Amino acid sequence: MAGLGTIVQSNYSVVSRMSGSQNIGGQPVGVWYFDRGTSFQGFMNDRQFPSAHLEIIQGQTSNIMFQNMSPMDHTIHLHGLDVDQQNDGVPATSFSVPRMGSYTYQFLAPHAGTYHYHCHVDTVIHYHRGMSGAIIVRPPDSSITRAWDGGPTFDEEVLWHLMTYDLTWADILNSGTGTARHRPDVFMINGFSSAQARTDLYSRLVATVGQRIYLRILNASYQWGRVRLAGLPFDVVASDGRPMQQVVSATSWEIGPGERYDLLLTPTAPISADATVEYLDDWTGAVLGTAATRLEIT
Ligand SMILES: [Cu+2]
Repeated sequence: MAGLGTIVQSNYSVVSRMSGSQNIGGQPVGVWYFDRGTSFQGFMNDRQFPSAHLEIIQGQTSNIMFQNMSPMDHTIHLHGLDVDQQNDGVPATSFSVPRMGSYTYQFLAPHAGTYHYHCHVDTVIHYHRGMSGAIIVRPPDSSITRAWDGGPTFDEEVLWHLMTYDLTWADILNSGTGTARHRPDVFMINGFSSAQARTDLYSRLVATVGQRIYLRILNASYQWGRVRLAGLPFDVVASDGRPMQQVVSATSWEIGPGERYDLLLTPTAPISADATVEYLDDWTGAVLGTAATRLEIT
């Protein structure tokens, strides 16, 4: 299941750190991130960019015990989870967690689906530096092979956390004139450019003919992303944590910043090809860059 389904629980310890480093676009970049407390790692416990993902359970009270082990204020904003204002992590309407401070965010996990969390302090720069992660809400029975109660079942499940990076922003501490425009030069899936993403266990789509692959996509970049699974048709089954009113069959799908879509792919023949995300210019729609991983069906 490519790293998913092993940590389904309602209580998490989450720690923010500003001491990470990751190779981004061929150079070491200082990254800020959230991990799950003891691992000192971000996404899938083997990279510090993006942040760790969380898997909680529909209908249960979730507690995210946040410790800010860093020298700046941060929050955890629970994007799309419909929490009360006190627990929404937006400084202007609630509060920031000061350096070396802590707070337990508490909320009722809503409908099963794919959600998002991120720091909401000086968001434009904290988010870009890596303080963003995915949240998967599992159905009430904690199933890791069914999307939601009464929803589609699947054999393989993959999470794509889409990101782009502007290397001129790498050392910026506060937004301002230096962040007026975001001109990405690195295009990633799960924190990796194509060369690494093509071999990444957590990014590749691997199955046998007839199996169903459930692909959860969070667009945490500042551009639209256009997804193609080597031209194969897929079903778009959920949007922003809710089932689609009508399932759409498509061969490409565009996802805006902050949006989540869940795709269901049922390959009918063997194939070995690239699955791609093209990142698009806001104004012209031109392709600014592409991140690729592999679709391997045997
Ligand atoms: Cu922050």
